[in-house]
Amino acid sequence: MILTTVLACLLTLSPGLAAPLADPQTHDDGEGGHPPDGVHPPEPKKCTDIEKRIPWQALSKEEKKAYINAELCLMGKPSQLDLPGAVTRFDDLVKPHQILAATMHGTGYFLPFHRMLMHTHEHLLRTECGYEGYQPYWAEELDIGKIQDSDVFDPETGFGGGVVDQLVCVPDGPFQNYTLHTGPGFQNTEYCIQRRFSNGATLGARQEYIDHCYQWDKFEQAWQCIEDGGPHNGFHGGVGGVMLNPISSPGDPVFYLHHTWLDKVWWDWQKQKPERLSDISGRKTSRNPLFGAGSNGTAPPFPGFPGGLPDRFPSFPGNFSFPGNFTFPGGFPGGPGGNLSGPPTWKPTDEVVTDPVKLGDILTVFDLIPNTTISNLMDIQGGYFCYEYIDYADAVKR
Ligand SMILES: [Cu+2]
Repeated sequence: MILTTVLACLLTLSPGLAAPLADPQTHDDGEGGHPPDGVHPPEPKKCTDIEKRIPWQALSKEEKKAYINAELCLMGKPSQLDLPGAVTRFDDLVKPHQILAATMHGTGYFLPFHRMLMHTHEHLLRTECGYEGYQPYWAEELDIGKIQDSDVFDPETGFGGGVVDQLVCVPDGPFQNYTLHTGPGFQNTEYCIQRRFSNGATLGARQEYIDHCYQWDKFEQAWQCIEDGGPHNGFHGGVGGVMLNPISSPGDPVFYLHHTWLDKVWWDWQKQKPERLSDISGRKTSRNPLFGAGSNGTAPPFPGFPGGLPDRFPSFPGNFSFPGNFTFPGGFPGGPGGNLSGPPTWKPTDEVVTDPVKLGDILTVFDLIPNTTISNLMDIQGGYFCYEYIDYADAVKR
């Protein structure tokens, strides 16, 4: 797998990127340094010491505390990214998602980018806030239709609560007094972490919806079904509030539990066939105005970002500015008050993509960790990553 990953990576590199990738430096998980080119090289490393990603609901009280405390630590540290509106280190994690929203949603980048962002979150917790565990995920199957009762929202051991069908600032728990600075949408304002629980929306996470997406053999279809057909939208709409905002949703810390679960949904599909570990495709810019796609439905609205990803931060923000008055027009389908109680209906389109996303394309989270190629992000046990997902039933037996 490692060999195929490296080969696939080398074969798909564009000529302009060949030099930086020759840098022999390996993945740095401790010192915070990175290759000067900012591009992550292919990984010759073996995956032996495998990290376990455990469902939140199966963590011990102490493990939950350690995670929450590390999150609070990020929220208490100053931003290190010179990006508009970033105040805390936690903001730094919201920023790439906000700025790149139009490129990282509704495109072939969606799943690999969010996999990278989950890893980045875990990396910052561990390297900057002394967290010794790994990124937990939300065993969403336990909370469908009764999200208000979820362990996740426990005010003592979890993320604080919310109210069904009512938009409120988080009423209790560790994040009650946290002020966000990034969002809503592309704006940068000060606001609280809001939620509005919707049980109708949580139904999108049902196994029936996941199985519906698993019937497709190609990434192109499976990804779009996962993103648009229920699993992704389900708990975005189920939590509501900040989580319902497609641009600035990482402002609610439960975002990282939800998207790590979604990463597992992708992985469970990927591991069914070896060829899926290199199957990537899809549009490069979103057609969905929810994510800031332009009025013609094909291009992001902001300048400096017309043709895909910047090769290298920090040259990127130089010609970049947020449209000050931009507000996102709605939210994820399915919430608030949305209802996904019917059978899954997502169907593939016959869209022909002329310049699809490729393994050699580079993704960035603005130097929170080094830029890297998609090929590195495909296999969670390929060397660049080395983790596995433990199902809830097995995790509670620990
Ligand atoms: Cu997202």
